Amino acid sequence: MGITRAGVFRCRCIQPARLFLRLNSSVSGASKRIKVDGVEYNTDPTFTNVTKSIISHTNKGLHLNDQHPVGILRDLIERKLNSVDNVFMPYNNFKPVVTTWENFDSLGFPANHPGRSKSDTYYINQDHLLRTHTSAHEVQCFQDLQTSKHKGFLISADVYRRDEIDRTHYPVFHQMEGARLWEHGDLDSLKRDLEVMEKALKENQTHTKLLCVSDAPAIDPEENPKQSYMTAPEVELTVAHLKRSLELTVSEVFNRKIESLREMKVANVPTELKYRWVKAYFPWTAPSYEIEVWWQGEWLEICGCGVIKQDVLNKAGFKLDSTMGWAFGLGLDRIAMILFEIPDIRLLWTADERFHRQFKRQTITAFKPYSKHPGSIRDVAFWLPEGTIGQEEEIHENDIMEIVRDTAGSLVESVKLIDSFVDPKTNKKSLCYRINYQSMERNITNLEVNDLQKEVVGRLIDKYHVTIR
Ligand code: FA5
Ligand code: MG
Repeated sequence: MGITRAGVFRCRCIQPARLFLRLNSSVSGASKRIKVDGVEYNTDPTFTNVTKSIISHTNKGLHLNDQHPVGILRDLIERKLNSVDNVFMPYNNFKPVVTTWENFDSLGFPANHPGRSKSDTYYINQDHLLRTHTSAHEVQCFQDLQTSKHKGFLISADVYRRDEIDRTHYPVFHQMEGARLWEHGDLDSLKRDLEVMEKALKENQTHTKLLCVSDAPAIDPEENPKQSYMTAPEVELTVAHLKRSLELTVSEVFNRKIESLREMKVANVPTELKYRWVKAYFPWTAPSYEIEVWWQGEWLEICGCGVIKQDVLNKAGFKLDSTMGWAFGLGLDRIAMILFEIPDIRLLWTADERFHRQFKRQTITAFKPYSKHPGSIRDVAFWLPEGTIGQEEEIHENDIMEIVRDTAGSLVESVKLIDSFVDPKTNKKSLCYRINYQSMERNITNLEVNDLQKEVVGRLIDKYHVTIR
């Protein structure tokens, strides 16, 4: 949740928050209260946009299952990071409903930040939402650290974002948040801890050598400035410790993968792993960075991170200028898909035993597809209601995704905009979406797909008053 969000329509990220004045019938039309994880919440006609299908994901706890790819990966990283000097308190049971204060205000998100918009975030009501990142729990965990023997924490949890639909995007994914603190000015401890971390990193490069192809300087006064309360050496050492900690994480994860490829006697197993540091922006860290790893011909964004802003530490009760440290937020699902060779993100959510019996605690194995059922494509082309182009009421792409997802659930493989134009004579806008219906578990019949498509079309007409072409 920086200036842009990974994979989420980067080009339209800076649009102002829109009013989402329509009620989602599946949740709040019939009842005015929603129950999530046993707690009831009031709904609110101007804010509620969470759907039943999304709520059904809130108690799955995939990251807690140490025989599930996401849980195996979580366990692997937790163990590695705590093997160095055992300072991290793990938190793995935070519930997904948080307040807007926790998710945004506590971290200094400005009022008009795109992450707050109802087209990107699932709101329960005006004050509650499904967390969009694990950073929502930072202030609470920093508060705990004041009275704890731990010097840091690792939070893993499911996070929720309204998003497009394809093989690598799902509205629910998992993040691990990490943070580590030092007394402000305690350079001796920082140096000592850095040496320990550097040694651990060196010793860990057993199967793969890490190769940094470009680094981001710790401080860039113009574009990635330090906070004034910290000296340059303090920032440089803190950032070095942060970078080495994340490099250790990358090294561990890919070591395991390469080890497993070798055991499977796969040809041309890489011996080097390229990665790069890029400067980034997050409202609650300065300076900030992202780490990307080169894997099978693509840069994969693994994580956002930075030096925690003093303001967040003060909100958690630390005395002004007393403390310094770093924080990171790592995406687990995409890494799990690479490690376990999982071709479609929906598989992570399947209940099919043929999937689950393939995975064992602390073991990385390649997923063997049990069968691929054919997809069935349907297009829907429609005119938007007159006078809505560029207005608040114009349908957002995520609104269409939500209708398809809420109707077809895990039977939808992808939704793509394949045509869009404005008729110059009438100034009316036409959109055409292609929906691929496909199940990971069984063949779906044409009849079934026709029914789903009919319902999608009906809901588009009812809710957004489109005219089918
Ligand atoms: C964040 O969510 C920040 N909270 C990270 C952070 C924490 C920064 C602490 C500073 C300090 P971002 O939106 O970039 O940042 O997401 C972090 C990671 O989550 C990404 O690098 C990526 O690995 C993963 N991620 C983001 N969006 C998705 C998605 N739609 N699907 C799967 N993984 C995703
Ligand atoms: Mg990012």
